[in-house]
Amino acid sequence: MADVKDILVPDIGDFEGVEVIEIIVSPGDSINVEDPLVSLESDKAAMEIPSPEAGTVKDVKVNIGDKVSQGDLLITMEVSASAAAAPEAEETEAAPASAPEATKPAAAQEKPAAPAPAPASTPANRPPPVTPSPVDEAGFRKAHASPSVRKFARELGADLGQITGSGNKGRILKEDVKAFVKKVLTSGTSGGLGVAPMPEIDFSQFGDIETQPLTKINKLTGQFLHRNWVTVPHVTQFDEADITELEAFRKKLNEEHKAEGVRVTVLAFLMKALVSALKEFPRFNSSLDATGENLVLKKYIHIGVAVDTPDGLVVPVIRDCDRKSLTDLASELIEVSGKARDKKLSPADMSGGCISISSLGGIGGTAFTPIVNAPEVAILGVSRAQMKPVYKDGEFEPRLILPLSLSYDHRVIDGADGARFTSFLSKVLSDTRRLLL
Ligand code: CAO
Repeated sequence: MADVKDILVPDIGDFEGVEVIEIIVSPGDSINVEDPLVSLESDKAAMEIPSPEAGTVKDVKVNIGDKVSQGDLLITMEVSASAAAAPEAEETEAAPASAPEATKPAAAQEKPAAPAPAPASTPANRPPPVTPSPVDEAGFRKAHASPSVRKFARELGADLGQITGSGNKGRILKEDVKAFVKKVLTSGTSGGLGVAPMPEIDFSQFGDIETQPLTKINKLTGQFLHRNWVTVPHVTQFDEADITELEAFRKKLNEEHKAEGVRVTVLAFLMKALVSALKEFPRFNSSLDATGENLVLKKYIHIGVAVDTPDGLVVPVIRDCDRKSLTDLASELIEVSGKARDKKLSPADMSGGCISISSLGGIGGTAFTPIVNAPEVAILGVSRAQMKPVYKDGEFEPRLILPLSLSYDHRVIDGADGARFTSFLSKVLSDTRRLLL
């Protein structure tokens, strides 16, 4: 059985005709003892009136702007008979030790057993709030807001001093805090990205359209690429390598291994060249640790290779490239790119890379800016090799020139080292003898 109880304004000191500035509960709300019901504001302080009972709000009897005094009806509440009949001793015991005598009930039936209202300026009985560093405490204290709004702002780390209130006399409401937090998140004033939200456009207004869902791979790689694009400060270093001799050697090699069915592409040579370059520049074979304060240098050389599949881009990793021959690497490349296209790669096949290669050489293009596959710190982009006239010993000679585009994480690698790395790669690729060292 539920009893309906009147919840009255408790003893609020010497205040008379205090304005109701916020109604925190609505009919139907389930309330525990001490949950705030309404906020009142006098000339001197704002205070919340906590519930003396647990139950369900039946009716709210005041409106915002009403002036109330001790004994005025605030709400009616349905309390369960057992709760209503709870022994008085228990209730008194449960009252906070620091509750002022004046607020304790003389008789539970006549006067609500209200714990002390907590004025805004003295949040007694509460642990000190955790203060996020950007909050200006003086401004926060001065702000015109009820205790519950203050508590809400504290929880979200919102600085009340920066919020313009839309309530009566400029009072900050919960909605104002929400709107402020939303604005901060989308405007980037608190370290966010500061980008305007993408407008929702109905493209059919401009012509015929067809909507295709993104594949699982599209969505996953999209998330990683987006994260890496916005969190890694990228620089891309462009360079060229004269691979005329390498190409002649490659053709000879493929001729010799024709019977075995092994086809060595430029990519296998690039992996070999990367092995040498990573040994020469160990910083490129590292990752920042989670704190961002240490570099983790790797003693192994696993290379990721971007593979274009009908479902999207995947990056299988070829392990221990420093311990494999050119033809081993070529065979493994054929194997993993086949696995990738047949959707047979496991997550383990795509993890543990030290550096990645993105080769668009089989397709075309002269240069591009690949996105670092973090936590790796560099990625080598390769475009299509072209015959170009190169001025040598007073004459132009036709040479096969391979464009290289190295993107790196500028937090780890300096520009000078980026240029040294691609120069080294260029030198190694231009002289196959070095490659085999
Ligand atoms: N310059 C000129 N020709 C090149 C070349 C280059 N840089 N790279 C490859 N080629 C040639 C190959 O030698 C081969 O020619 P032959 O048939 O005469 O031997 C032909 O182009 C096709 O090569 P391929 O692409 O099949 O083989 P590959 O080893 O070079 O590359 C793979 C394998 C899996 C990397 C590639 O197929 C692929 O998927 N590339 C796309 C990667 C991608 O999408 N990257 C973008 C990621 S976003 O950063």
